[in-house]
Amino acid sequence: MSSPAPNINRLWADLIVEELVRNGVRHFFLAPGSRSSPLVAAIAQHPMTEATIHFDERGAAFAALGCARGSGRPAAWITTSGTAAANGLPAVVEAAQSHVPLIALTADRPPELRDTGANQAIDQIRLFATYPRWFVDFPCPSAEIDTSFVLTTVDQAVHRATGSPAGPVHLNCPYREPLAPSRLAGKLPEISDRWLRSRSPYTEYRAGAGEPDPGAISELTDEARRVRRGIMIVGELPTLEDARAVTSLASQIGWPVFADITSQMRLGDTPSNIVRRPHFVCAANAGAAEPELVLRLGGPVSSKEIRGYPDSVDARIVAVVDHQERRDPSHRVSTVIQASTRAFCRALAGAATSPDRDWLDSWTGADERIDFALRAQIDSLSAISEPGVAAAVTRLLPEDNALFVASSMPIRDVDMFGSSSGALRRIAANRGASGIDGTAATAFGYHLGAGCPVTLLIGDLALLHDLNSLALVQGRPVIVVAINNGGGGIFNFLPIAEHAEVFEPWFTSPHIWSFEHAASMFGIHYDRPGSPLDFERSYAAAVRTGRAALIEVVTERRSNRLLHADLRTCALEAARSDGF
Ligand SMILES: Cc1ncc(C[n+]2csc(CCOP(=O)(O)OP(=O)(O)O)c2C)c(N)n1
Ligand SMILES: [Mg+2]
Repeated sequence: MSSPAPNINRLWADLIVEELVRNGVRHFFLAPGSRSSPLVAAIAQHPMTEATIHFDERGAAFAALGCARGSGRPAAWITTSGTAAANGLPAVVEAAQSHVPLIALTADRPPELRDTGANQAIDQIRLFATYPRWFVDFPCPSAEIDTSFVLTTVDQAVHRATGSPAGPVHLNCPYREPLAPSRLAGKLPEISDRWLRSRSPYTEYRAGAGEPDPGAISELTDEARRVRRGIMIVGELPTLEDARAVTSLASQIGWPVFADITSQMRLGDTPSNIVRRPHFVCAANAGAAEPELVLRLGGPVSSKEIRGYPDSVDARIVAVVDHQERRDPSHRVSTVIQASTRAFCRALAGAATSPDRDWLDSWTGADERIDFALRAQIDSLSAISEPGVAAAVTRLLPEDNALFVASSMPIRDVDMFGSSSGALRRIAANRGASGIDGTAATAFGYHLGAGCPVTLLIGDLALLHDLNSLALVQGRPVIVVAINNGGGGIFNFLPIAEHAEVFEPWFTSPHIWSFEHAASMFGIHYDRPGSPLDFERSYAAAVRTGRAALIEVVTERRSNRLLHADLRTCALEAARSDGF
């Protein structure tokens, strides 16, 4: 904390920033503006902050979200007042729905300027509606107010953001003039001696490790011993440690495991009961004996086939969640065990099971046949394709790199066609609200938070949506693989595609733009490979050099739809070729 503060605005800003740092916040994402000057100056002069400046508040907020997602620690987003603050809503929504600790600090006009027609003044009270886990409208800094109030407010904000469920918090910070760090006469208020002498937060929160209810574990242990046909479905997991804990439980329990691509259990060699092609294995299931018990862990599942599988059978569903929210869109769950994923895995470790071997083999056998057939089919493609790129990127992604995938077809393609061998690698996506906005900024933030190079696999519309965030990527080990199919290719897979009279251009937003000039505008290396082999060379070279690159893959929406249909047929035929 820089001292002594020149005025009360700066003193409070210093206290806020120092207390955030003491609570583990390192990364601050800000966009320029005047009203936020006290906070910005405090961040600029704090020795332990890492600041990213971006001209677009929406991108800055998504970058903070990505950073918190990648690091597992809260990240802060600072904005000036007015529409600048309103630009944070999409990232706040995503943070709320995907349980990411995002600290939103919005500078504001003082109360006497609200509702008066004052410039750049809007109603910022509960601006993000019900999404934040906590909202505080700070008073204007004042020497009359105990400075410990500022500290306990920050501590509580971080506690709420990182609690269960984690999520965004919103601190609205009104300031009167002077906004700049001009020195004012007059005595500043005292600060707690205990706090000044220490490096810890003023209030330390000691939360438990999310241990599950012992009664629920002992009942589940009994049930697991009796059940012959159990399955595990694993949704999004936040860290590789969670993925490893679930993988180890899965291999011990021995049931078939259908893990979503964002579970982070799929990009690497896994035990054979973790099926490699769960989307197609579930799609091919017709006729197989029904499971008795479904154990569901983690967050959302992207594949409709995996999501829908438990709904199509008459099994008891037990869900393990680390929060209190209802996550049961089809209203089928009969028991919810609230516990952290790792605590649950520890508690259930050692539980004996008696899986029906033939049943397990029928799943894993089908999985192997699908995997083999899909690999052969994709390898034989002579033209560059969306499934081929998903397979190549997941195969070539180095061990210490992470993959960030955009919503729309990229996440589905990686889920269906991604390859799973080698070391386990990190993968993430914005699937809380599945927006296509802010994806490039989130991937950049993820790179900062995870501290590793990132490959972003993204569609053309999603990239156009967040094109100006390429400014963040410049000079960073972030490789953007842009699948340009000239519009929203996903709509070709939806029933609306059969209605030619309204389909084009209303749903696909067709365009003929290329990203070459955008890459050059932002100083990013650009390539446009024309064949699968060219793509592999281009991608491998970008990984090797470790500098920002944009690799544009041009495909065509209709033939992409047909190729997906062929690959699905190939997978289902392979699954059924042994009477499965
Ligand atoms: C912010 C936002 N706007 C609109 C949508 C609806 N939407 C989902 S996918 C999609 C098209 C995405 O196109 P592109 O990024 O090119 O990927 P492709 O479908 O071609 O794989 C749209 C508009 C959304 N999810 N989020
Ligand atoms: Mg597209």
